[in-house]
Amino acid sequence: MNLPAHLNRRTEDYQASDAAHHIHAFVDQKALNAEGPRVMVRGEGLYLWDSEGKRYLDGMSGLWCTQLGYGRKDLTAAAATQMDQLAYYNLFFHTTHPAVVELSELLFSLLPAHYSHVIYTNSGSEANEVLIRTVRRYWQVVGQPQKKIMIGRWNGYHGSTLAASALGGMKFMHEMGGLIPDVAHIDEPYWYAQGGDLTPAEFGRRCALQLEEKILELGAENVAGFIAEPFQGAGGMIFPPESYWPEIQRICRQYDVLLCADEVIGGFGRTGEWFAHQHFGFEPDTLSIAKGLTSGYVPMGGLVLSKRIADALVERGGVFAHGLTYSGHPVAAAVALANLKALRDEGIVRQVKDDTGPYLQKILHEVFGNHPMIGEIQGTGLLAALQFAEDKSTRKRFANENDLAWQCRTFGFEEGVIIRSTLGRMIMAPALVATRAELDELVDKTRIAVDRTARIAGKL
Ligand code: PXG
Repeated sequence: MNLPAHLNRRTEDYQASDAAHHIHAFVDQKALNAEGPRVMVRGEGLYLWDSEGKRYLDGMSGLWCTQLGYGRKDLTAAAATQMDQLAYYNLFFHTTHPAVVELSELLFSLLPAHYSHVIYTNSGSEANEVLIRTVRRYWQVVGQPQKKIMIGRWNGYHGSTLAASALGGMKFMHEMGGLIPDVAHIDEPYWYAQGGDLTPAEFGRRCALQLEEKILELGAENVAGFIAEPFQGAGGMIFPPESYWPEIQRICRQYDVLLCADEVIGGFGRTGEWFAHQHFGFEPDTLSIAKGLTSGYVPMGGLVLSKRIADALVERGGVFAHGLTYSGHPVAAAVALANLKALRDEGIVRQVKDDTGPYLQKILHEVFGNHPMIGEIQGTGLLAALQFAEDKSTRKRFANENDLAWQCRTFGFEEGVIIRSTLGRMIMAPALVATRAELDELVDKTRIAVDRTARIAGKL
């Protein structure tokens, strides 16, 4: 492969330097150093190449973010042009700039009409940090400063910074570095694992009613907002039962608790709608966005606010004591603008909704509907999870489901496909530009990985 000289070192060289300098995400560093990380050197469309020249079909859009796939020249051109024109300026000092203004015009043309304002960040974690302060500020401004508590969900994921991980419900993250005050959690709506004898509809309602109970326990006058992913991403690509979101929305409205949707994974076409809350049919007050906003080409996130919140902050709020050096960064904004234009003008989101999304769901059901290893297939658009089950009739999960899923993911890498494992679920979320042929390849290779896993589990 023809690579620039600085990418032409031996794999072992990169691994040795990597081991010397990096603390990687969510991994035992010592074990990783012994194994040596894979070195990715190139991407084009849905494909990645490692330093050994092996090609992978990326079934995870990087980390759920490369909506347009790799190697888009319009995005690189947008970045280069903007760097030449105005590489950096900011939204401090009573200043704005064209790239960020144009991005926001386009963003709000894609959003439902009741959203009006955005605070840009560099990441999803930051968006959720900003969320806490903004929501609390909103309640101060409207004369209810005691409304401070945020309610999240166990096994939710909202980022890795201190407050974002506190909003999330990953206990092992809370144990590393602590929680913050005024955050509470309710259970996740994971029917397959936790639904017992209840129907999905009953279970969905029961999970939603936990929010009401928690609000009453804490006092509605103290609760600022409820944050949740429309579907859980990092927690296992878990869809709530259909009864869940309408009930959550009713409760939030009844007790005047802001409904905060974390759209970091669900946003920008993943479900076939522009935003996942539209797929699930509810109306949040805030949206946390990142990832697909720029197709991951440069870091950018944001917190989108409804008119109700923005009007209060603008008309009655006075000084908003918050600002990030890179908020609305011109290069990120230019890339995001080019990215959103492509998603809209090339009909990519529509194609996910009308063609490739239904196609992926159809072939998954054809291939895995009767598979001895798979108890449930969840998904919509270009998003799916396969639930491993030891006994499909009773929804009994494997005691070692985590190991099996990890094994399946490793088989996937061997077969040249990247899928993600979480406990007993295999997840896929390919780039939104995936063709039917690429989806066929994704499912074929996943089938091989699942079959190999099923043999280990004694199911084939
Ligand atoms: N909210 C949600 C819903 C996310 O999925 C974040 C916030 C944080 O975004 P940043 O940009 O700060 O990472 C995320 C991130 C996984 C995985 O393995 C998921 C994420 C990140 C890394 C891995 O599923 N989501």
